Parts: sequence; C-alpha cells; structure tokens
Amino acid sequence: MMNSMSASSFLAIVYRFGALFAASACVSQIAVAQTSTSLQPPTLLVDIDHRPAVSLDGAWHYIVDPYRNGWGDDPDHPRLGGFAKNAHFNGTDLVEYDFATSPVLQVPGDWNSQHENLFLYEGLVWYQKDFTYAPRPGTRTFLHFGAANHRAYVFVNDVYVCSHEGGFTPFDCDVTAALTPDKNFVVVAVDDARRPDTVPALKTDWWNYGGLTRQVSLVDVPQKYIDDYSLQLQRGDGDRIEGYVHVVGASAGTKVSLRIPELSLHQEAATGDDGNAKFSFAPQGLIRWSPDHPKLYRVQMSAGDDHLDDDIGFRTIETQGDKILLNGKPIFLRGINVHAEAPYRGGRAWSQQDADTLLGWVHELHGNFVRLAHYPHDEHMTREADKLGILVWSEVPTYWSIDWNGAHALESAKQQLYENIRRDHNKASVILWSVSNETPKSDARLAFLKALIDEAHAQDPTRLVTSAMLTRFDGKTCVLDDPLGQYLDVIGSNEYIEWYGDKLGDAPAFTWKNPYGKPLLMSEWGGGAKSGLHSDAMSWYSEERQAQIYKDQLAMQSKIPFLAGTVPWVLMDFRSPTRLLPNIQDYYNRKGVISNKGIKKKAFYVLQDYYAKMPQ
Ligand code: GCB
Repeated sequence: MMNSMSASSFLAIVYRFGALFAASACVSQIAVAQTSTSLQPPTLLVDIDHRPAVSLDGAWHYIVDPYRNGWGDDPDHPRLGGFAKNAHFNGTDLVEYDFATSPVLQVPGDWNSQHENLFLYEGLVWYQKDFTYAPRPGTRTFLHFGAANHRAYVFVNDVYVCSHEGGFTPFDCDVTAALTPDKNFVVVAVDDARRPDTVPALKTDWWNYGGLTRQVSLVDVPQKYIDDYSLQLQRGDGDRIEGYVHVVGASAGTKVSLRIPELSLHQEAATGDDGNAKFSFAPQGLIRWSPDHPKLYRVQMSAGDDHLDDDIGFRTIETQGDKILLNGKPIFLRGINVHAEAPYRGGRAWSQQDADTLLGWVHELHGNFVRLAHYPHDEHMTREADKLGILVWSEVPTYWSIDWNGAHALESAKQQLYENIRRDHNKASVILWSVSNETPKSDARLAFLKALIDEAHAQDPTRLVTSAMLTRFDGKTCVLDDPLGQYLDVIGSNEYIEWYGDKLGDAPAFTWKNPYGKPLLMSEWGGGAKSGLHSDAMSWYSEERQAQIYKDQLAMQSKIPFLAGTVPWVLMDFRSPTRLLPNIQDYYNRKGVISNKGIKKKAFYVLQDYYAKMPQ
C-alpha cells in the first residue's frame, strides 16, 4: 500500500522533465529544474467530491502552441518560463502572446470537440484562468484536476506547482505557497502529443481527446488531513470490516474516529508511525451491497480538525474454481463495454448527466456489469454505479503495443494503476482491476504486466485482477492459454468471431478450452452497424447483420460451462481515428448497440431480450 507517491515515481517525474527539456532544447535549464525546491509531486486526495471546494470550471483562455514557443528560455524562471508568466500585450513591450485576448475553452471539456480547427489537433495547448481566492488561515490548499490528457504542467502565479502524466486519473497540486490572498492566476500547459514510451502509446482505437477533460477545483484542508482510507468487508464468514484511515502530518498516536450512524457504530483508533489508523470491527445488522440492493452507508471520519464523509457499500468478491462469487454466491455478469464518449453531444464524457445516460442504458438492457474501457472513466461513473448497483471492471490504458522494455512506460502504467485504485478502492461497484487490453505475447510484455498484476494485488487485496486478452484459435477451438492467465484471477477474452474472420453463422460451432480453470469473461465480441442501415441480405454494417452476430454469439456462449459473464463491444458508437469509411464510419467505430445520437439498434434488443430471460 502506498500512501503517497513513491520515491521512484518522484524521480520519474524529474527524469521526465529532463527528457522534456532536452527535447525542447532548453538543456541549460535541466540542472536548475532538478535542484529546484519548488518541485512538488502531485498527490491524490480520495473522496474529493465530499470536500467543500471552489470550482474553477468554466471558461479558460487558451493558446494553441504547435511549435512549443511557450516553453520559453527565461533565465529568471527555474522551469518552463515563457507562457507561465501570463504577460499582457500593452503596446510598449514586445510580447508575442496574450491570454487575456485569446479565445476560451470550456473546462471540463476536450479541445477537439469544442472548436472545429482543433478537431485533429494533438500537441501543446496553454490554458489560463484568473481567480480570486482567500484560503482559510492555517489550511493547505490543493488544486484538484479530475484529469488532464495526457501531460500537464501547472503554474500558479508563475510558480511551478506540479506536473502529471496519464490522461485519465486525478491529481492534486499543493498550491498553498504559491497563492496570494485575493487575485491569482493559473496556467496549465497540456500536451497530448502521442509518444512511443507513454501509456497508451502511438495507436488506439479511440479519439485522443486532449485538454482539461474533467473538473478543476480548489480544496482547503487542515494542516493535518485525511488523504486516503480503505474500509472493506473481509472475505469469509461474518461481517467483519477492516481497513485504515491515513492522516498526513499526523504524529503517531493521533486519534481518528469513525462513525456509521445507521449501524450505531462509533470506533476510534490511533495513527501509527506511518500515519495509518487501523480499524477492524463487525457491525451488527449490516446489509450487504449487491446489484439487487445497492445499500450505501454514510461513513463519517474525523482526525483533529479534519472531517470527511463518504457513502460506502460493503460486499465481498472472490473466485472459486471457474465461478465469480459476490457475497459468497455465484453471479453471472450481464455486461456491456462502455467508452467515455459523451452521448448526444460527443467528445469526452465527464458529467453526472453523461453517467446517468450511459448507466441508465445498461439498466435498460437488464445488465448488471460494465467494463469501463480502456482507461479510468470520470468518478461520476463509479459513484453512479455504486448507487445503481452496477458492477464495474476498471482498466488502465495498457493497450495494444506498449514499450514493454522501457522504464518510463512501466513507471507510467504503475502510476496510473495506483491512482485508479486509490481513487476508487472504496467503491463497492468496482470488483475488477484490469491491467491491459489485447497485448501481443512476448516475454517482455509478460514481465511488464506481471509487475502491474502484483502491484494491483498488493495495493488492493480485496478485489480481483483481470486483463482482456487475445484469444488463440486452434481451428474452431478457442484456447485460453495466454501465459498471462496464470497470474490473473479472472480471464478476459476478446474474440470477434463472425466479424474479424469467419462467416456469419459460424459462431455456434466454436468450442472453448480453459486450461487455467479460472472464471472466463467474454470481454469483447460484436460487430458494426450504421444506425438506420437495413438490409435483408445481411450486408456489412446493416443492423440485421449486427443483430445476427449477437444471436449467434449468444448461442455459442450459452454452451460454455465456465463462462462467468459476457461483455459485448460496445454500448455506444464512439469516435476513432482508425474508422475512415465515408458515409458509414466517418471517424466512428460503429460497433455500438446504440448510435452516438442515442438511437438503439436491433442488436440492443437482442441483448436486452437475452439478459431479461436469464435468471436474475
Ligand atoms: C478490440 C479493441 C477495441 C476495439 C475493437 C474493435 O479488440 O480492444 O478497443 O475498438 O476491438 O472495434 O475492433
């Protein structure tokens, strides 16, 4: 368990800055950058939405900087100089940028779907916002980012405060020392240029939506504050809840109190040298969280001046042979894959409304499970899944080909996994951490992914670890023998029988072999259809062809005894730079059972009917 960024992550950030400066030919500044005391690695405060916050959402000025002029070469500035200074053109001095007279982007929001000329832009964009803020005396102030794709470098009042890499996880910069009472400004350089050493790397089948894609806010906490906690029901008999509350800045012996009023429970524990106060108790009359009854309890924590509430469900998840057990009983996961694509308006999904719409459709399908592909989605999704009783597969973007031998890629994947688990490890809905999707076999890949699996198990021993793997075909036999399977709790298998290869009608003849004897989730299958395109001839992209693939696949899958769940690809059509067919795809992957405009295709009803008839 890590309670703050590891030393190696910290070094990785310094290293990344070195690489960045070298790349931008500011080599003379590297030494200054590495020795500066202002470098603050970002932390991650859990449960941010239960803390009082001042929103910085709304209009931010932006400057598109394709040639990276803004990195600057300012000897007075220990870091990037240039645009972080927020200069104004006044007619007297030579200045070649000015945020105040530059256009605005809405935050949260990707830049690609806000301005037509940024639709295909990948690279560096500078964001700027003025704000007034008066922190409470004696507090620390964090600047919270729900996510920034892909790298962000943050300055407050021209002071460098933090950087972050990874486009889908939150981070919090300590800005206490940089703030001035009243008037302030923040500048964020966001860079979504794809690189071979990042995670994901150069090629994805989704749009590389750049920018400040999730909410931004200012959060005050006392000097000693709760940054993390974990409270989980232990596996086995009895309702024993175990966990910890971690307090930053606490001397050993600091008292932490925990209340669950609905259970008339009040516990106290003292922090150890590591800042953790450990809890273990067996409340009377606990109602377990489940899809049928997604019971959440208000949990109140306090340590010194800090108070934090959360709504937490308690359940167990484990495997027994090829079964997945929820609360000790086998469950079949009636799933669907979901991309973080905003219904109707398009662009990167982030809002409560997006979560309501996407998960509402899952309920309409009679589903009880979503795979949030292929990266951590906005926290609204997992909060809402907790409330609705929808189980979740949560993934990091170790997708297709990654720089398996590179230290940077591994460090970044580990960091994203760590942040994803830390953000959501009190969400009852999340049952599976996925470390990767469709990664081609090699020794280097196996070592890389094993390291991620080990990290996930160590950080969260209460949940299951999985991966969506490529399926090996031996004629019409599908063999689940990817060596990665030996380290996983649950096997995920992506197969596109009847779409990528094989003829329509072939699926029911396929049989499956499961040498590891672990539960199998059919983590992807399906086919494309353009909404409204109908044909009796089963022609490509017709709704009829897609519906037939669903029927054939479900016929095949219903005969697999070790199948623990199924997850067709995908709920809604989504933007992808690899889908170029005019008038059919138009930069959309059309494998949704719902169009990007919210229109349900025939396959939606095939799946809905199948799920409705299953034992619930
Ligand atoms: C896959 C990938 C997914 C793609 C999908 C497709 O196997 O995991 O990201 O979008 O196939 O549509 O081809």
